Amino acid sequence: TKDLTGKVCLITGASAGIGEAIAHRMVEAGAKVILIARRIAKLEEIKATLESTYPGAQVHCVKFDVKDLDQIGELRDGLPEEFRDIHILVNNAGVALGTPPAHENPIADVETMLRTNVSSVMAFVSTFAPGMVERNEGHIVNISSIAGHEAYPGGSVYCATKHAIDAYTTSMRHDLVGTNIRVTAISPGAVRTEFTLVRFGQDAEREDDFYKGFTPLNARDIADNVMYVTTRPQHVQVGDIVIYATKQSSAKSIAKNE
Ligand code: 8X3
Repeated sequence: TKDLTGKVCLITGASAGIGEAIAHRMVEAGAKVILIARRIAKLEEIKATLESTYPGAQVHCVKFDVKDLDQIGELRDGLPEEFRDIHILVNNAGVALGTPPAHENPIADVETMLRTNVSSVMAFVSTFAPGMVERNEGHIVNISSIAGHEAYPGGSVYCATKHAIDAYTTSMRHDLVGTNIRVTAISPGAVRTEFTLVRFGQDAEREDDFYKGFTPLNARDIADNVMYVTTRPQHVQVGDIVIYATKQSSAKSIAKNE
């Protein structure tokens, strides 16, 4: 299944969870990967693992905070020649901070979530999609959330950011319709990664409790979706995938009966 041999795939939020799982699958499929995250040590570990698991793997790591919107151009210009023509852009970095009611959201957290989940995705597209348009090839995959399809209590800002991504993705698909560039949003429900630990302020007990009584999705399940959409024949554009855990029917409806 070396369907993506030689294609360059850029993944944000690649140091753990869904981004890391996507990196594995992409390299397995023959893609060259650019891994982006703040935690460079984690990226280097992942690179070493990829290189020992898949002989010939081509992996380029960049320590970068996706919130640094005005430095994304520099990031692009600094890429080694063989990683320059991005074919698949996976906007995966995302964050939820806390579950306060809307009227109690700390403004700094509002800013962090909007910047990470929304502005940064738009800035990465503005930076890398023009090259795709020029080459008339490419695929933009936005990792959204079921929070982009429903709004739930305690999720005001996060749900707003993912609704924004949903609208942005749809508009972008309209704007690129005359090209060969495909645009996909993938909206996972309950996936167990570092995400919820971060959301709950590193409260491990609360995190553990959240995932008790049902089998959540894991990062590889979402990577599967990314591989599915990126390996369809060129005339097939998957618009949206919404994926839940089997015992989940909405963000707030999880049957804890296992
Ligand atoms: C995370 C999924 O259900 O917590 O994107 O919004 S949920």
